[in-house]
Amino acid sequence: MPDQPRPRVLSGIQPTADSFHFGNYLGALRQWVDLQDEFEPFFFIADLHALTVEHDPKKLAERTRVAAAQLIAAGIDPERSAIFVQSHLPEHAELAWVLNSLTGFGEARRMTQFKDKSAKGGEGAASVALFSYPILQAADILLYRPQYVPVGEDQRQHLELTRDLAQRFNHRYKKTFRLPEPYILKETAKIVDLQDPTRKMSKSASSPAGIVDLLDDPKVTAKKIRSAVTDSDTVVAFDEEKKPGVSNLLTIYSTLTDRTVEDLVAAYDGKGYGDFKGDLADVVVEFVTPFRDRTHELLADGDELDAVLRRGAEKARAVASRTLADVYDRVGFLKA
Ligand code: ATP
Ligand code: LTN
Repeated sequence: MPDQPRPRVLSGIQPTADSFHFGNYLGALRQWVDLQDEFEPFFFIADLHALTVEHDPKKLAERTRVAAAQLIAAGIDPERSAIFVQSHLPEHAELAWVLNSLTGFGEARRMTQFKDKSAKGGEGAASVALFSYPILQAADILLYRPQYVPVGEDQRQHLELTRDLAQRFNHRYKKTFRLPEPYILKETAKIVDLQDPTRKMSKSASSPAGIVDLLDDPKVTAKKIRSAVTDSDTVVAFDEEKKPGVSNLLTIYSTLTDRTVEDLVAAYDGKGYGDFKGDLADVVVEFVTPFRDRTHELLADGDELDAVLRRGAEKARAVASRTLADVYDRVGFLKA
């Protein structure tokens, strides 16, 4: 019997910083790695999305490479997964244009990420690209007709918009898109800032002390964990409402060691936060040290990394170009 084609998974990550952080890893990348076994995976670096806020053109290419190296170091296997760069496939921007025509202005305006990201400088200063960011994201997804999109909680609203647009297109023209499902793990859906546990850990919004970068010097990382904000209590317990700082650390500890939160709470019964944070700092250092070494090793062979991205783009193009051809046909364009 020939193998059944596996359903697809797809996700993207922006090259907006010099390193990914623990929110990215636990909220998204870990799931990408696990899903490779059962699904046909497409993972990409969202460099078009990186233009929606101010960016440094001198850094973008290198950050894109570093992002690809980190995906591989995290366990994405280029033999099994297509790893590619969004701007290498014009189909993403092309489908986004068609989807722009299906999106209501008010509908786009309701996206909370736009509200958050434009709040600082005011709406007038935000780019139109930032406004249409979720529509490009919908195009990224729908081109590949995936079953699941593994992301953190902050992306849920964008996934809902994606499903709405897919349904609208299917209804208005002809059934073309599969409705993708978000794949969001409750436990790690939102890793919070170490210094301000009311906010998510974020590349663009966190202070250096609040964010644990995977490529930081492990000594710096250990220090950040030991100085994480907890509370005036001394009991290690899980309560996201009353003890968001400690609960966040418990989540990180539990996912990195595969020990349950209950087990950890029992193990630290009667011990203070000092012991708990010290041990977690050791666990984190043990995780980031080989990750960082492997990333640097991969970056040392730039040609091989570029070849991985070229092969990934070829695999992606085979799927994306067919979907786009269907779309162009269905909206009524004259064939080229
Ligand atoms: P930015 O702050 O520039 O918007 P980001 O840190 O949110 O960036 P992205 O590239 O936008 O990073 O996100 C990549 C993936 O990581 C997404 O799936 C996102 O949901 C997930 N993610 C980001 N931050 C967190 C977090 N604090 N907790 C859980 N998942 C997260
Ligand atoms: N907006 C996402 C990055 C992203 C993405 C995608 C995620 C761009 N396109 C398609 C999943 C599917 C973010 O993580 N901030």
